[in-house]
Amino acid sequence: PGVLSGIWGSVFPSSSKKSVCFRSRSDVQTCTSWNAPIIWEGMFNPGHYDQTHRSEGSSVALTVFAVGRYLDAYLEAFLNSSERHFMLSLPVSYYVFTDRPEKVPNVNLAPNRHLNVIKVERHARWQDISMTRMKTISDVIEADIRHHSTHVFCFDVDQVFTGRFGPEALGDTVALLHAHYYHLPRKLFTYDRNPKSEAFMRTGDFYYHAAVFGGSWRSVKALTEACYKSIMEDKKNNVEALWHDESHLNKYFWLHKPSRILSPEYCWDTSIGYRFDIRVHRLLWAPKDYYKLRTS
Ligand code: 2GW
Ligand code: MN
Repeated sequence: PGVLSGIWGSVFPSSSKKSVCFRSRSDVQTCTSWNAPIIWEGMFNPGHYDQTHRSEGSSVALTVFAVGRYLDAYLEAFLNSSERHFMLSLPVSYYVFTDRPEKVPNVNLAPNRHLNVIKVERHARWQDISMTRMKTISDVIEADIRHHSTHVFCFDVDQVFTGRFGPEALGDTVALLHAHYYHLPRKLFTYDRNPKSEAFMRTGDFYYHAAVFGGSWRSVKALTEACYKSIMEDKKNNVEALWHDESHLNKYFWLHKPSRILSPEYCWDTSIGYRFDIRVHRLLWAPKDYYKLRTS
């Protein structure tokens, strides 16, 4: 590829068979050893991705869980911000999972955007709320999402969109670099280190954050099913991975390399402070509102 294609290296359609990586940012890693792009601000032409995905007919399902106090504390801000920044050029279907459907706030949705509210039970242990998300997501993909959306993105609810989170983030399997670990040496990654757990890892590529993952519906179904199976296997053996579903997700992405990786610009924690390589904030960790979380 010549100089010109280098500048817009990542404007190649996401569906192109060959994954092509270029160094349009020299200050950060923009490509993995298995040739998957790592998406940073300045690497891509946003309008190009809007157009290609529109012409390909891409559509996105967003799943988010708001169980117990997390509904009052976070859901409204999450959805309102998503209406301002998430995949504005594509049809979007939200899937909100909650134990109190009647309390889901009324959010004004733009045309071509729809909200589905699905009732789930409230597990007593928070680790179970978090881990059973995998099973619930795979069931809903099978029953509904696969008939309506080409892609699925799964989010924690305790975060707020503050900048474009567009179709440049779409791919077959998409993982996110954890803001607290992307610049640390591998030996500090908090993988599960217990050989009795299915999530056990000696080493890995990156430390991925479970607050955001996605891909084609087929891939997300395979991922969530596999993670859920590992979680259940652990339960049978009376072990729990260090960081619950996140440990299992990291193991899955070690065995099945993601085809596209999002920089921590796609889920930043401002408490880290200024970092030269973070040029935009697209999604921010919400402060844990302990008052609201403790009193229902
Ligand atoms: C979670 C922890 C303690 C008490 C309650 C909850 C809780 C979580 C809850 O009461 N209701 C609820 O809906 N959740 C959902 O699970 C919600 O969508 C939330 O964003 C998600 C994960 O919990 P969260 O955000 O409190 O955990 P983090 O921010 O520490 O998440 C990381 O680690 C988790 C596993 O421990 C998950 O892997 C998560 O995806 C990671 O970002
Ligand atoms: Mn969270």
